[in-house]
This record gives sequence, structure tokens and C-alpha cells, in this order.
Amino acid sequence: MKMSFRWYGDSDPVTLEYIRQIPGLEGGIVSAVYDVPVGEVWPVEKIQALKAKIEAHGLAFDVIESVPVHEDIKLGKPTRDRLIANYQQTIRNLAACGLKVICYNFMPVFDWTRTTLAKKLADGSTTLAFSVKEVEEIDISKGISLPGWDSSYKPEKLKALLAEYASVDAEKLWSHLDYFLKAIIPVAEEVGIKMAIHPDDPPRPIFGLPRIVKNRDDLARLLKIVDTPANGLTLCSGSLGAGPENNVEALVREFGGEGRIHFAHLRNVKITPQGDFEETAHRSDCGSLDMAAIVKAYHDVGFTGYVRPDHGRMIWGETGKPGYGLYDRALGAVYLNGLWEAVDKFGAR
Ligand code: DNO
Repeated sequence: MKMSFRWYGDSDPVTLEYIRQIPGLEGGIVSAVYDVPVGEVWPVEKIQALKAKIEAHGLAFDVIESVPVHEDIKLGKPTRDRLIANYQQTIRNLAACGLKVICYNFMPVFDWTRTTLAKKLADGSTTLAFSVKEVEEIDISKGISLPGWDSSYKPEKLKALLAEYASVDAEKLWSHLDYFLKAIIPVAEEVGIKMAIHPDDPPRPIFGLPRIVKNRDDLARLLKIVDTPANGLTLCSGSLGAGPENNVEALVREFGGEGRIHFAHLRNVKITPQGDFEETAHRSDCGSLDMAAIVKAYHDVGFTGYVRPDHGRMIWGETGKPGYGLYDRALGAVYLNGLWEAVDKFGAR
């Protein structure tokens, strides 16, 4: 596996100067072009400028997270054909610049969702948490008051968007994903890009919006739509692992064994049977997931793709983008590389 690290560009308080000091980042930086509106083509010049900046710090740039999918595509609106053509062109442009993997998601309206951005833990660190009850109590039709999303949509825009989704149930959303994949995967295949869909986080419908990439059967169905390696997964242990029915290690063995995982997000969560969870340090004994067993599963299936330590807690007084501080993610990268090195050198009993 190739360890990588997410960087949010020039506005990220975690700088490339700091990131390069983390040992073992063979997979380099995971980033994106952030100043092109969703749905428009990413110009080659912008991709190249980003790549040059990253490479100037001695780091590789192979993985994009994410090229966002416009809501009109998820809604199946007539405008989708133009937007899909733009997405295809962005794939071509990224390939022309030497990128290898594109992470994206197909979650309606909201990407990852939490109810608390800074839950205080016993050791004084803070972390992201999700409560089913709290999310059910949020009335987003009155305007949004959701941690991390407050300023993303004006209330009227959100209301209109939710109204449009009223007629999109899970099967409709599947048909829109089907249409999208059949259009973009052949392009990705032709130019040598691996598409890697990120699962829904948390893996359950929220605010009445369908979510269709949340468990083993969804992943299997999705991969069959275009049954070729270019149609692959970002297997996020924390997103899928927040679903009590999901066994992440088994998912790695099944889909990694079939060569369909191109990007692994590794983080730990402490979950309850009701679906509540909080994010923990990466170590196995801090959360509900056995990270050592998951890393071993990747090793056993001969995984050669990209990995990144996913969200970390906020520790040592750090402030910044929730989940994306430097310290806990750096500890995660080193811990996960250590697990890999141990399995690699000594096998596991
Ligand atoms: C959360 C991330 C997600 C991910 C997107 C991919 O921290 O893992 O926001 O980047 O879902 O499109």
C-alpha cells in the first residue's frame, strides 16, 4: 500500500512543509482543484500548477479527492448531459497531468455528516461524533443548523434542492448513478484513470434523502453496473464501519481480492448498536474496528493502491478544519505504516 495525506490547498493550515516531514508518504498528497465551480471542467493549467506546487515539496500527486458530482446529475435532470460531458473532460485532463485515481461520492446534498464537531473526550482531545437521535431532531426545512454545513447552502436554495429530491427514492438514485457510471467509466478506462467511489457517511439515509452506497450489497451492485477495474472503490473504514452490519475486514477481502479497491481511507470509530458513533484515534484498542486485522486483510489481498489516514481528533491544542488537523492524522499515518511493515516483514501469527 502507498500511504498518502490529504491537503486542502493553500488555505490549509497544515502546510506541505509540515506534511513532507511525516515519514513514509510514498503515495504523496491527496488534493483537489478547489476554485472551479462544481460541474465545470478543471483546466489542465490549474491541475498542472497544483501538481508543480506539490512536487516542489518532494511529494507525489497521484490521487484526487474529490471531483464533486453536480446535484443535477444525482437528480437526473436534463442538464446532466452537459455536466457529465464536463466531468469526462475533467477525467481526461487529470489523466493528461499524470493523475491515477479519482475519489468521488454520490451522496445527495450532504457529504459526510456529524452532529457534533468537537466532542470532548476523557483525555482532553476533541472529536467528531454522530447521534441518530440528534440528527432526527434537526429540522432542515427551517434552514440548516448542522455542524460543518451551516454556510454551505442558503435556506431557500436548500429548500428548493430538498423539494427536488422529494421524487428521488433509492431506486431512482440508483438509475441516475447507473447513467453516470456508464458515461464516465469508459472514459476513465480509456485514459488509465481509476474511479473510486466513496461510501455514504454515515451509511444510512438522512433527512429523508436516500443513500445507496452503505453496505456490502450496495458495493457489489455498484461494481456490477460497469464491471471493470476502472469502476472501483474508496473503501472508507470509518464510514462503512459506522454501520453495525458492516464487517470492514470482510469487505477488504472481498473487494480488495477482486482488485476493485483503489483507495483506502483508514480510521477508527467507536459505535453503538443504534448507529451512534464517535471518531477515535486510529489504534485498534481505541475504537470498535480492529485496524490491525483490516491492514492485514489489505496485505493478504496484495493491495498496492493508495491509503490515507482519515480524520483525526484534535489534540495538543491544535485548531483548524475538524477531522483534518496535522497531529492525529500524522500519528495515524505512522501507526498504519507500522502495522503494514510488521505484517510485511514478519507475517502474522
Ligand atoms: C470526509 C471525506 C469525504 C470524501 C468525499 C469523497 O472527510 O472522506 O468528504 O472526501 O465523500 O467525495
